[in-house]
Amino acid sequence: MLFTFERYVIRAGTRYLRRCFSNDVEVSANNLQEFTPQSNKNFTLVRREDQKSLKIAFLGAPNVGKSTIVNQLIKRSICPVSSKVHTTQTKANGIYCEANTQLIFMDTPGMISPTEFKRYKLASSFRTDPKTSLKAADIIGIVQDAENIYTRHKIHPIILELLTKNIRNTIPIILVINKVDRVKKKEILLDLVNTLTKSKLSPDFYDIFMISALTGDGVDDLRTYLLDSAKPRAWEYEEHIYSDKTCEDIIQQTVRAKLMDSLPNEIPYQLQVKLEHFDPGPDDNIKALLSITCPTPRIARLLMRGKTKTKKISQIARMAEEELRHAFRTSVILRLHIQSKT
Ligand SMILES: Nc1nc2c(ncn2[C@@H]2O[C@H](COP(=O)(O)OP(=O)(O)OP(=O)(O)O)[C@@H](O)[C@H]2O)c(=O)[nH]1
Ligand SMILES: [Mg+2]
Repeated sequence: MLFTFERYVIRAGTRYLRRCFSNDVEVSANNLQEFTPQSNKNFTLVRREDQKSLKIAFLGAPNVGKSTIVNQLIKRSICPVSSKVHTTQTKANGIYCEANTQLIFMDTPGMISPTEFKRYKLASSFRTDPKTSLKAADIIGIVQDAENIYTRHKIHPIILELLTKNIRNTIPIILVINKVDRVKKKEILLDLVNTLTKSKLSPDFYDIFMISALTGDGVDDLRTYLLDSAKPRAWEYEEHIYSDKTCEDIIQQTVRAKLMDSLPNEIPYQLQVKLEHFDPGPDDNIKALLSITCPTPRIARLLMRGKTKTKKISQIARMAEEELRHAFRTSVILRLHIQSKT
């Protein structure tokens, strides 16, 4: 069923304003989940015939918050997040199970034009993965950054091209307006919804959500909506699985994201991060050694600057450990070894 513009503006607006004035404490992205080692968790067995599932692909321009949204929805930080563009390089599934329903969230690299693809020499996954995810999805979430005054009023042309070529209105599309915490005047958001939904270029949106993936505002509403939209179907993943990536890959990508957050300009894009050793340990604690190869000794020195505990690289390791604790819900100890190519 399609909602008319007025109906979903009212729905999205009321939902959002209700939250603005409620005193409910929202789950913060920075709050650590309870320490629950995976192996100790008891799972209830859901009969195959009672199972429901839904696959959701999130598409959007670089840096709009797609990965932060997936992490909040599954309540684990498995997708790399940073303040720089092109943090996500390949698609990743985040899996969330509640009662008899399994939600599979597909995080994708940010949309790029063919010119950007060539100019920044990006991996082919930047072009192929959004398309693959879109084709596998039951529902598509187009993510817009409410803070970005240059891009917020129109859907990225490459997304529109992908949708026209690949799905032709056969898959429901929802609009997710993210970073609403960065917009002080709430009327701006309603104007934004108006513009996006009335534009002839925009697809027909089934529903609209205004959220802040950073503070968690609106995320529960979105998750509940998706749980309610699930189809009777056998689960794709076993209940204890929450990512299609390996632990090693999650560790490597998280360290890379922290380097991106901590180093200026283009520097982090020139570093090579490699997992050298991974030890899950007998008590479920994770220990890992990673090497970071810098293109020049000057960049290696930049990372080593400071005294033992205040060294940039030590701070990066601590930040990555905290994020990974939230991903694996167990203690993680990282050692980062810096080396220079020349
Ligand atoms: N203020 C605010 N910042 C947010 C919100 N959601 C994400 N961010 C920040 O936006 C930046 C980009 O977030 P990501 O989740 O990495 O964005 P992305 O769309 O996955 O980016 P790419 O993978 O590079 O395409 C990070 O610094 C996040 O902390 C939000 O709701 N509010
Ligand atoms: Mg991302």
